[in-house]
Amino acid sequence: MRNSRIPLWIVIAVVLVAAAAIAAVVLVPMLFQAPWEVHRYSFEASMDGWAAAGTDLEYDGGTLNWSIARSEEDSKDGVTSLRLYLENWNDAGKIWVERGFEVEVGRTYAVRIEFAFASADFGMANLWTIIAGAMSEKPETGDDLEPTFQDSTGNGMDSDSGFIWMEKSYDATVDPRSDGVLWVVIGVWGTWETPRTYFVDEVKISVRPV
Ligand SMILES: [Ca+2]
Repeated sequence: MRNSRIPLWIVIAVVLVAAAAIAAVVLVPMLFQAPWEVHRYSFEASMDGWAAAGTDLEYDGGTLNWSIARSEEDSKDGVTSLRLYLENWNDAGKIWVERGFEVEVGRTYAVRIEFAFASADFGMANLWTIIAGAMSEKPETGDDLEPTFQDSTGNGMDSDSGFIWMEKSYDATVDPRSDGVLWVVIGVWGTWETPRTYFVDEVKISVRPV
């Protein structure tokens, strides 16, 4: 009777080749891929190094009323969040928090910006625009912020349902300048003439060289 069993050496050879292929496809890229450096902020005790900033706030010879400060009015993690408030009568105001992250000069960085965002904006009309991104220089003007304009502030409801927390996530790629600092911004662009309040909490910033 003919022996149809596969010789052991062939089995071993196939297993070794498969293992080598898996190592090449899975492990080798991992060796060359730097891990994410993760930073988390919940604003429970302080601003955690984030600073409030604004631009395009001129109105009627003065400055629009606005603020970004820690608040216990609403929160996603713990009891404190950042409360963003802007009376956007000029239909152009932009307010945000910014924070610098030190990186190595001469490398390109992937930055992932994740945070919880609470908005009471419902429906599809008259929404504002979320600001979120990373850049090589601290932004000063609306033009500087242009790459960070994201989706709208709508909370997905058809009618007034109060503040609803949403999970937001955005990616950016940054070539740091010679000072080795990349800047992350989170905020809102007033794209409708009215006062609005939003909350930001549970911020997670992940950075790695690509
Ligand atoms: Ca918090």
